[in-house]
Amino acid sequence: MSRRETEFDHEVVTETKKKLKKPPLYKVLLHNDDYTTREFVVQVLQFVFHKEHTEAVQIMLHVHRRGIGVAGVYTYEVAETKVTLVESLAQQHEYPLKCSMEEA
Ligand code: TYC
Repeated sequence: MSRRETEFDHEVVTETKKKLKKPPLYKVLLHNDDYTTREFVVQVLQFVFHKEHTEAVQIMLHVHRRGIGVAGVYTYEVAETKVTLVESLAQQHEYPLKCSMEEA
């Protein structure tokens, strides 16, 4: 909180300004596995994370090679909704694709 006092014809005006804290951000992570197809992961990155095809392929390849990668960074509730959506889509297509979140 910052406080500023202004003297004005013997009156003292006290303004109190509340600093709005930025909400914490969360990384949504995709995990590699041996069964989910590359094409499905690319589609998830396009449909759920709104990536262009080229970037989606790059992220998918990063996860494939390194084991884990960031699909996007969001506020808590948006990240949580995306994790749930990814795991639900994976389940519907019978893929073991894992998705998690951690504070950025
Ligand atoms: N490793 C998978 C394959 O070779 C592809 C893959 C990439 C799976 C990223 C999951 O998060 C993942 N078919």
